Amino acid sequence: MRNAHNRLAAATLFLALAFGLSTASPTQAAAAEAKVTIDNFTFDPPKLTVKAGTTVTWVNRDDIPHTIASSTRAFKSKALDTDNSFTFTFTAPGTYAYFCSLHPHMTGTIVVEASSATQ
Ligand SMILES: [Cu+2]
Repeated sequence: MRNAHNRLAAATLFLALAFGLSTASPTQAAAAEAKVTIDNFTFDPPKLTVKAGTTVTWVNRDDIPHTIASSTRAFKSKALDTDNSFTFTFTAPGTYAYFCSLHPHMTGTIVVEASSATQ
């Protein structure tokens, strides 16, 4: 009788732990991602607003090479061939202007807002 009761208690504890872990994981997976597409000598969207901690991926869909170069040298890619990509994770809030160093008239902006989760 006592054994059966202990086993039931153990099973209940196990379920409580499993439920606790499963409800905790969604908040852990808050790493955001965003994408900028390069095509026809244009960054699309030209201005992107993200939360701090977001990883931005630029993908070159144009048929000639382009780069992503921060105006303040916060980041700089190598020349991206067609379908190549470059990623950068923005941890600090601010406004990040960038351009293509091969075609400096190509410009874009990433606006990074404070992440509410870290405040
Ligand atoms: Cu370019």
